[in-house]
Amino acid sequence: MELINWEEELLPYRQAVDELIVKIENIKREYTALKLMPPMEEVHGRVKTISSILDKAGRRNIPTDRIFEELEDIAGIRIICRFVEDIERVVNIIRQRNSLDLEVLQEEDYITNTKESGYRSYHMTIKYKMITLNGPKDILCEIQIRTMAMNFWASIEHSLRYKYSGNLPDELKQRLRSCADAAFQLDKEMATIRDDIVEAKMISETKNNLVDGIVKNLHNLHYAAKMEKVSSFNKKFIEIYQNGSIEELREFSGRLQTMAKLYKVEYV
Ligand code: 0O2
Repeated sequence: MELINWEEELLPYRQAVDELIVKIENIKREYTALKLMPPMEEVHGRVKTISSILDKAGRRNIPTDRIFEELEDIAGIRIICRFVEDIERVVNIIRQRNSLDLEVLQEEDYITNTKESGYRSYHMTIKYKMITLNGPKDILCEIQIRTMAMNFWASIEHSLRYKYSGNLPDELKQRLRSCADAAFQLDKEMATIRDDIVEAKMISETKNNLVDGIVKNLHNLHYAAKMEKVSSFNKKFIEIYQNGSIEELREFSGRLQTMAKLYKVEYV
């Protein structure tokens, strides 16, 4: 049996994970640029540890020389969403890339078909082409898409599984099932207030953008246009920021922008 050069074999997996994370982050950025709420909240990735690879290969009776062809989750990406309905959006975004920069090989819906343990998540196995110095290499990667509540449950359960080497006592299994039910209820409850949450996030982002623009225009009017009375505008800004509504802030920002335009120092 040939000795596996793990460092060399795993390098393209690490590169694939890094590239996929950047791609998901960029999709998120596109949503933000379009002033839309991205369906994904966070993205993480990891390459399985060597011992975890060997454990899983052992469990599945995969011969050592077939590990890289048969284990589909050596590279893993996890996308965390706020709401259950966002999961489908993310799944569709990934499906749309099928045959473009990746190939979707398999999908497993553990949300509709909750696992015995209580585990809920949507899995997609993809094939991703890495271009390495030795030429192209197809990398299998498992993408797990889940809500924050599902993720919280899964990470706790995963560490307990590890502690008990996979043999959880029945009583603990039962308690984890109840926790999974509670996480499911939490997701359901959050879905009912989704619109309010989305609106709150949009308001806070709008406010941040308005403040950025106002501060830059004040700065330009003061330093570039050497306009007098900028300090009185600044005072007005602080007053509106602290006591006024978002509409007042928007209106003030518009007036300042017009003035900055007049002096040809507007912030764009
Ligand atoms: P790790 O350390 O996260 O990589 P199976 O044959 O059905 O038992 P299989 O073939 O590995 O499992 O496929 P499956 O079910 O799609 O699981 C793949 C990954 O999903 C697992 O990888 C876990 O990350 C996650 N997962 C699946 N079931 C559970 C569960 O009950 N609890 C938790 N916490 N995670 C789960 P690994 O290699 O098992 O673990």
